[in-house]
Amino acid sequence: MTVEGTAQRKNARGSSKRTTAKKATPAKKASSAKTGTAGRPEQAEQDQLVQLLTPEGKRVEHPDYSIDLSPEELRGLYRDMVLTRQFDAEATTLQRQGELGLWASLLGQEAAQIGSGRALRDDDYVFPTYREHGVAWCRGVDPTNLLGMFRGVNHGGWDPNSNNFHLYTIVIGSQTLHATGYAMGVQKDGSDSAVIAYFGDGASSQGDVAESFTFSAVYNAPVVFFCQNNQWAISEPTEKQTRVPLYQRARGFGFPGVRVDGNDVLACLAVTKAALERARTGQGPMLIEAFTYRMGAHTTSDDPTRYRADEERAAWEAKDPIQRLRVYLQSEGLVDEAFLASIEEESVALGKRVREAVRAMPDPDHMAIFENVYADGHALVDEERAQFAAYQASFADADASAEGN
Ligand SMILES: Cc1ncc(C[n+]2csc(CCOP(=O)(O)OP(=O)(O)O)c2C)c(N)n1
Ligand SMILES: [Mg+2]
Repeated sequence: MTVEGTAQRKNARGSSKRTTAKKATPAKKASSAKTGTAGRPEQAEQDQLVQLLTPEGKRVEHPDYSIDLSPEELRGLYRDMVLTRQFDAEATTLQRQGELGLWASLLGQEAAQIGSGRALRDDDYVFPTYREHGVAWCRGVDPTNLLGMFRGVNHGGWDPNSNNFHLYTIVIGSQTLHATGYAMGVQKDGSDSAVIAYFGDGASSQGDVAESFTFSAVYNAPVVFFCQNNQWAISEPTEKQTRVPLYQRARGFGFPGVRVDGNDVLACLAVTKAALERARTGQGPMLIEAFTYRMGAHTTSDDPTRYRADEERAAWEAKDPIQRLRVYLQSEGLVDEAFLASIEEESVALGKRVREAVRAMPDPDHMAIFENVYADGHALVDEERAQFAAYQASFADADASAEGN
C-alpha cells in the first residue's frame, strides 16, 4: 500500500459519454448565450463564501471558521495538492497514449479534495464519486489502484475497508444513499466516527440525493454532504440544476448548508472539520458546497470547447488553488527554493512510478468478470459463465483447425 499519500497520517489503519447530443455549439455563442451563474456568482452569494485565503494568497479570517496550522501542516497541504495534480496529469497522458480507457480529471479541484480529505479522521468513512483522486490520496489509497479501474483490469481497485474509502461510484448521486445508510449504522453502533459523501452539482438534481437529505435529517445521521460545485455536469451548467445556490437546499431539509471557496484549501479544511465535528457530536448532517471549477474536460471523452467559453476558464485560472497557497507560503517565508525543488522531484518520481506500474499491469483472466457477482453463486451467472467459456473455446478450436489446414 502506499506511501506518499500516507505521509501525514498519524495512525495508519487499517463515460465514454458523448459530449452532448446537441449539435456542436461554438464556444463564442455559448458564452454570449449564458445568463446564469456558471463561474460568475451574484455578489450577494459571493459574500456568503467562506474564505481564509484569497486568490491573491492573502490570509483572511472568518467569524465562524478559523484554523491554526503549523508550518509543517501547511507545507503538507501544498505537497498533497502538487502531487495530486501531477498524478492527475500523468493519468490524462496515459489515457491519451492508450494505456487507460478513460480518465476523469480533477484539475482545479485539488483544494476542495485535499482540504476536505485532510479534515477526516482515519476511522471516518468516505463515499466518493469517480473524480475524488485527491481524497483517495489523503486516505492512503495507492494511486496505481485508481488507474487499474480506468484501465479496465480490475473491478474496483481496492478494498474499501482498508482505507475507509468506498469504491468509486459512477451512478450519479447513488453514493449519498450508501453514505446515509452507513452513517445510520455508525450511529446505531454508538461510534463517534463520521461519514462523508462526495457528489457534484449535477448529482444534486438526482432523487437519490434528495432522499438521502431527507433520511439523514430525520434520523440525525452523522453524515457530511460535500458537493463540489465545479459549475458543470458534463455540458450542463449549474443554472440548469438549480434556482437557488446549492448550499441553501439543505435548509429545506432541516440542516445547515454552507458555501466555501472550493479553491481555498484552508477554508475547505476548516469548514469540513467543523461539519465532521457536528456529525460526531450528534448534531446531524450538514451540506458543504465547495464552489470551484472543473478546469479540464469532464472526462477524456469530452471536448469542453464545444460548450463553454475560454474566458470562463481563464477567469478561474486566476483563482488557482495551488498557486494561491504557494504565494502565501512564500510571503510568510514558510517555504524556500529547496523545499519547492524537493516537491518537484517527488512529482517526477511519482509520475515515473505510476507510468511504469500501469504499463506492467497484467490483463485479467477474461473469466474473472463472473467473480464476486454473488457471494454464494447464482444459477444464471453459472449459465452465462459456461456460455462465455464455450464462446472463448470456439476461438481456440478455430485456431487449431486453421493450423491443421
Ligand atoms: C444516474 C446517472 N445518470 C447519468 C449518468 C451520466 N453522467 C455521468 S457524469 C454526469 C454528470 C455529473 O455531473 P456532476 O454531478 O456535476 O459531477 P462532475 O462530473 O462535474 O464532477 C452524468 C450525467 C450517470 N453516470 N448516472
Ligand atoms: Mg459538476
